[in-house]
Amino acid sequence: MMSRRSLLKSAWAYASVTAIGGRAQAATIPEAPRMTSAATQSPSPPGSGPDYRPVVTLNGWSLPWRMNGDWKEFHLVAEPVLREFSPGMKAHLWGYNGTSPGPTIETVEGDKVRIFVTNRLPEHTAVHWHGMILPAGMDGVGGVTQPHIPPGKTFVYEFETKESGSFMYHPHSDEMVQMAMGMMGMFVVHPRDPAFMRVDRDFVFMMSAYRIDPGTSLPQVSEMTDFNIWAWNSRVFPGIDPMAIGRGDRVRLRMANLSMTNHPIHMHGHHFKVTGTDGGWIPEAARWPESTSDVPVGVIRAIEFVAEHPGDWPIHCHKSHHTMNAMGHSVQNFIGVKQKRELVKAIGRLAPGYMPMGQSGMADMGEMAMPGPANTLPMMSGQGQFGPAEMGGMFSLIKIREGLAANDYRDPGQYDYPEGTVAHDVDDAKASGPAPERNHQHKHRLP
Ligand SMILES: [Cu+2]
Repeated sequence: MMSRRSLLKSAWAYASVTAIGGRAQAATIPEAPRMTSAATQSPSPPGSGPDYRPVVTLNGWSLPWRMNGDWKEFHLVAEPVLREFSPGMKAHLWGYNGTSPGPTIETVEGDKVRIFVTNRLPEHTAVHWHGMILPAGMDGVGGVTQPHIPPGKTFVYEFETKESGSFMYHPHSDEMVQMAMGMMGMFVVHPRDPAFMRVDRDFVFMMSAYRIDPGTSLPQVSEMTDFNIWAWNSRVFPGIDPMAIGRGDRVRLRMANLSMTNHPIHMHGHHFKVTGTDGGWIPEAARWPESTSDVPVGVIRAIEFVAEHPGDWPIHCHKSHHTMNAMGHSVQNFIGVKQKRELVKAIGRLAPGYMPMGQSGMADMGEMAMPGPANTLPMMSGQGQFGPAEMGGMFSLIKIREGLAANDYRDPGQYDYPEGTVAHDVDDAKASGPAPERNHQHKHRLP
């Protein structure tokens, strides 16, 4: 295991962090670190106070804090951000401290926290601490529990993080617009007893959806159902980093959903148990095994498993339209229909971008690198070691490897399959294995 000191060194080496806020302000308000990279950052171990296992925010980061007496102080800045969903597509979103979603806030059960919120948006905002038990006046509901934070102003929230668990933060001012623009973040409260619910790796991500028409870079904020970007931490496959895990590690994934529909998240290769929600930890006797956990809207599901089986295992939303990018909803089903090449070309001249589904399905599209409109992504892409992955949207890989160092979260590369363990063509010269035995004793007779 890596020492706390070496963890400290790596975690604070934010390559692209810059500070905002003048020097005069710094005495009273902590600096607001800013991130512009969409790469998964090393976990931030506690520099002082009680020990905990920091979380890893998929394609994101955790917000540094400072101690002021016995208060833990954070500074969030609500502002417009430029976010790359995957190489080839960027969008103008709203977020916090340079990213959408905003940085993960990590505290410890019993911590007194003071969170400064500066509004650099063109309209007012407020921050609601979703799932947190706190005084009513700190609940962050603009107009109801506090005045909205006007543009240019800084408000402060003070409360005790009483219970450990998985929470979120998001605006409660012009909520529909601000969340559709990408404003949200995770809030993790670690147990005071580091042995309680201890895991070796703890990943967090938030699910959001956007309607960004091909060739444009702003979400349609009034959209309610017809989204075309299904994102984890405002990234889509193949832009979502894989999760590197050592064999034998106990792993937790905290999955939050602030999109407009539910996401049944399915993981290959292992069974897991739901151990927590945004309402707290689930008693052990009440947990049951799953291979898919539905994450409803406005909810967090924390799942846990022991990584026993090495391999590259997919984890994805099981709504197959959600593992697609910039999906064209008007794609016609041409399975079994012979299409004349000349006709397709002719329609293409009249309607640029016209691409009918193939007569045997849509798999062709994973391979075709058709020049499309600017700033959009192919519906399905990503390359595996055996061919195109034909995926997009809410899809990633759990990469379980033997002997991975405790704090190593780098992509370990492609899985090296042991000889003879890959499904193969029966005519392949390398085909081997015993011939299937025929069972003559239990022949079923038709009545
Ligand atoms: Cu989904």
